[in-house]
Amino acid sequence: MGFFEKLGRGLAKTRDAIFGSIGELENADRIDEETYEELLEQLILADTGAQVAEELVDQLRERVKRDRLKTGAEALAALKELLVEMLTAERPFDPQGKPAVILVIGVNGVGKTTSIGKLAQLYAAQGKKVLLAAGDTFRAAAAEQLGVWAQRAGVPLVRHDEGSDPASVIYDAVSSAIARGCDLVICDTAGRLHNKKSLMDELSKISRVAAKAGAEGDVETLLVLDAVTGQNAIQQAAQFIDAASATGIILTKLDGTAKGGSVISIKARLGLPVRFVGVGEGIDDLMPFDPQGFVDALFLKEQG
Ligand SMILES: Nc1nc2c(ncn2[C@@H]2O[C@H](COP(=O)(O)OP(=O)(O)O)[C@@H](O)[C@H]2O)c(=O)[nH]1
Ligand SMILES: [Mg+2]
Repeated sequence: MGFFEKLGRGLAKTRDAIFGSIGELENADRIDEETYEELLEQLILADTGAQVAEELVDQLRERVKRDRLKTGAEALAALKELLVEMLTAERPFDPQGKPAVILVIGVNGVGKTTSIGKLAQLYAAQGKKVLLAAGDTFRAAAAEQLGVWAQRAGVPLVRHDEGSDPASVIYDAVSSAIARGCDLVICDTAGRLHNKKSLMDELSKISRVAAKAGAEGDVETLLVLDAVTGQNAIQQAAQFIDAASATGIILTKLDGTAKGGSVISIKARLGLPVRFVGVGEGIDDLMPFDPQGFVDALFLKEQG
C-alpha cells in the first residue's frame, strides 16, 4: 500500500463522516451565508473545536472577498490552502546531531510504546542506527512490550529493573548510544505514577537528563495524544507540555475515529506542531505529518 493510500485509509472515518460533505462544496455554483454556516457546523462536528472552526470560516470569508471567489470549487480550494497554512510547522522535524534523542510522553494507553516501535522502524528504514530506552519503569510489562517492538524493528534496547529510576535508564541509553555510534535514542516514559505530581516531576527530570547525558544532537519531546478522545486530549495536554517542554505532537488512532478534525486545532490550541500521525496498530502505521498530504487525504474522493 502506498503512503498516500494508507493515510487515506486511516482517515476514512473522518472523511466519510465530515470532510466528504465539505467536499460537496466543490459542486456549489455560489457561496452564501448558508455555505459558511454549514461549513462551520461540519468543522465542529469533526472536532475541530468551535474557536478554531470559527477562525477558519472567518478567514475563508475574507479570502473569498479578497480574491473575489465565486464558486464552491474556488472556496474549497481556498479552504484547503488555509488548512495547509494553519498546519504547517515553522521548522521541519529532523533531529540532527549524534546521538539525537526523542522523548515520548503522554498519559496511559494513548499509544506511546506502539508509536516508539513504529518510529524505530521508520528511522531504521532510513538507514539510521536507532536505540530504544525503556523509561517506563513503573510496570515490568512496559519494558517487555517495548522489547517486542525493538525486536520487530531490529534495534537494541536499554532497560533496567522495574521500579528503577527512569532518568538513569535514559542516561545509560544515551551513553550506550554514544559507545555504539547510534544516531538516535528513542525513550519511552510512564504515563501514570502514584500521583500526577510525581509523574510531572519525573518527566521534567527525564527531560533534563536527556539534555545532559552527553547527547550532542537535538532533543525532541513528543507528546502523544489519542485522536479518539479529540478535544478532551487537547485539554489534558497542557500539564505535560509544561512538565517536559514538549516540542511536538504524535496523534494516534486516527483510523479509529471520525473526529480527525482535532488535528486542525492542535497547533492553534497548543502551539505545537503535529509531527506524526498513527493510522493503525501495525509497525508501518505511523506517518510523518505532511500538511498538504494530510489535507489532500481528508478530501480524497472515493475511487471508482
Ligand atoms: N487503531 C490504532 N491503535 C493504536 C494506534 N496506536 C496505538 N494503538 C493501540 O493503543 C493501545 C495502547 O498502546 P500503547 O502503545 O501500549 O500505549 P501507551 O500506554 O501510551 O504506551 C494498543 O492496543 C495499541 O495497539 C493507532 O494509531 N491506531
Ligand atoms: Mg507504554
